[in-house]
Amino acid sequence: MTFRWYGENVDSISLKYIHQIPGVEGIVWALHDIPAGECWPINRIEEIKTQISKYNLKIDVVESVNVHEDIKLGLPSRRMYIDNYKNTLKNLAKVGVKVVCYNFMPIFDWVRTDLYKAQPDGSSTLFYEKARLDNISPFKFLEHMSREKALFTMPGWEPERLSKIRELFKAYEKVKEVHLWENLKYFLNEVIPVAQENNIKMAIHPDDPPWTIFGLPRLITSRDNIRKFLGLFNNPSNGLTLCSGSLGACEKNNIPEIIHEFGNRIYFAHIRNIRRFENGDFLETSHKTSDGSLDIAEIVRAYYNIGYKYYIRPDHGRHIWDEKSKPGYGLYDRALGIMYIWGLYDAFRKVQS
Ligand code: DNO
Repeated sequence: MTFRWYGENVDSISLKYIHQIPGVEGIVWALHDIPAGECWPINRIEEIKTQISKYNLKIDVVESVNVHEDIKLGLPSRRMYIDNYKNTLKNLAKVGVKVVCYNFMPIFDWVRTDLYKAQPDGSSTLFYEKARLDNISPFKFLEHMSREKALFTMPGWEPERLSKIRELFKAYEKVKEVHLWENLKYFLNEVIPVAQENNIKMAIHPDDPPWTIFGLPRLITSRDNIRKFLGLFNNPSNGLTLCSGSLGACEKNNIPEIIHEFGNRIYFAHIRNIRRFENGDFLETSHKTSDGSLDIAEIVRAYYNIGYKYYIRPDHGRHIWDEKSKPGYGLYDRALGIMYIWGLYDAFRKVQS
């Protein structure tokens, strides 16, 4: 079991607290201040290792090493950024990192319309309002997110990238889905062999939400597309981050079936629940099965049944007990999520023995 943490003096949660959550063995981390495309310096990596090791926690999983936009666009400058990516992987391997999560979503990482949507019980949570997103330009949306103070607090929403949003949209006019697949294949051909030589499993994160937004192509959205992705470079180092809440926003994605089909290539499991509405909106809920549309108990059972051996983390949580945190990344609800997952695991274990 692992827990995502944003670094000393950045995260509102201390390693000491994380260490007190039952059964947490590792920290999911990243050098969030280094812009996408730059090589992560070994001294900074070692510094994090020292901080985390003090609490007897492992540093095996990095989320994420972000991919520079020029790689996704297939521009000639991708050569330099891919070389930097490879060097980052080599540096991470030196301290024993085993899994690197990344995504291949154009311009935006995960997208929500509300970061702290008030709930009747006094908590707040992340919310996606489909009609609102469908009727707003990406530029206006970015202004709205700045007002919500999302920039700088939403992981993956890098200010350097978003400051060039108009140029990026222009550049993507020529990049259709087929080109994005080609550019992803090019990236995998270059990076996977280096990952393999360095005992690293690359784990792509699904697109969140798993459909086109602002007319930009999106690839990792469904079971068929995951199959296609794994076939682009068929190698054990080319794998998945299976995020239940991202894929699960689309009703036709049956998460337990996906786990059964691709289980041996899932190196990182993000477990969270969402409640889908008929109009395409979705709300992030507690992990509990009856709170959302996803059967988290079946999802955990699927991991249990395949004898899953890699890394799990509770994904986003609600903001409860008046906690102030980055959107989705408070302590309390994620810790509750961990206990729910452990409860299910132990129950399945008991029933089987
Ligand atoms: C959001 C996260 C994403 C994820 C990246 C991985 O909470 O799931 O930002 O870390 O897409 O590259």
